Amino acid sequence: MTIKPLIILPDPLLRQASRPVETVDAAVRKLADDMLETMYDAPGIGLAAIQVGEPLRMLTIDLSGEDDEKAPRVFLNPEVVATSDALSVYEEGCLSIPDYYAEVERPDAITLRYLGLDGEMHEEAATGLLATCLQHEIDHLNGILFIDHISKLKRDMVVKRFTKIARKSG
Ligand code: GNR
Ligand code: NI
Repeated sequence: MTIKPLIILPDPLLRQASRPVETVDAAVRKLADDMLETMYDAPGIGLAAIQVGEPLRMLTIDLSGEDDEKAPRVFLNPEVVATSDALSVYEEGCLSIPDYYAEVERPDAITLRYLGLDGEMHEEAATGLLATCLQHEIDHLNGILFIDHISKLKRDMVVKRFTKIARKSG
């Protein structure tokens, strides 16, 4: 397994829509392993493939606590097929926008359809933090960032700050 470098705002890759995974082959399984290792190392609770520079519709999640056993999950070509009317607000962060946090409102519950590493289609209901994290990751697959859900004033400020940092570090 390999820890891959994270793509950071304002890298235009983060605005690119990712393409579907066609077959669950060795390359896809290797990328899933590398994404999990990168996510644990960061540490983060979720990661989309584009965040390590691979424009594939693929994401990893592990919501287990520090003292729990690891619970790695891999979702290929995930699609939200239903959302609740009820909304919930979470303070979100993103490994591609380090050290910036803001409250985002999203549907509290979703129904998800996805391809598993087992090569089978699955359908799953998710609520709470899992639903929030899945929606955050699926946004990444479409080139959307959590700062797109906050005010333009705040978003412009964050992008400006990260653009300045990127210029300095060349
Ligand atoms: O590690 C992460 N934490 C987090 C917290 C609240 C809502 C979403 C997330 S996902 C984020 C990792 C990340 O950037 N995934 O794309
Ligand atoms: Ni993110």
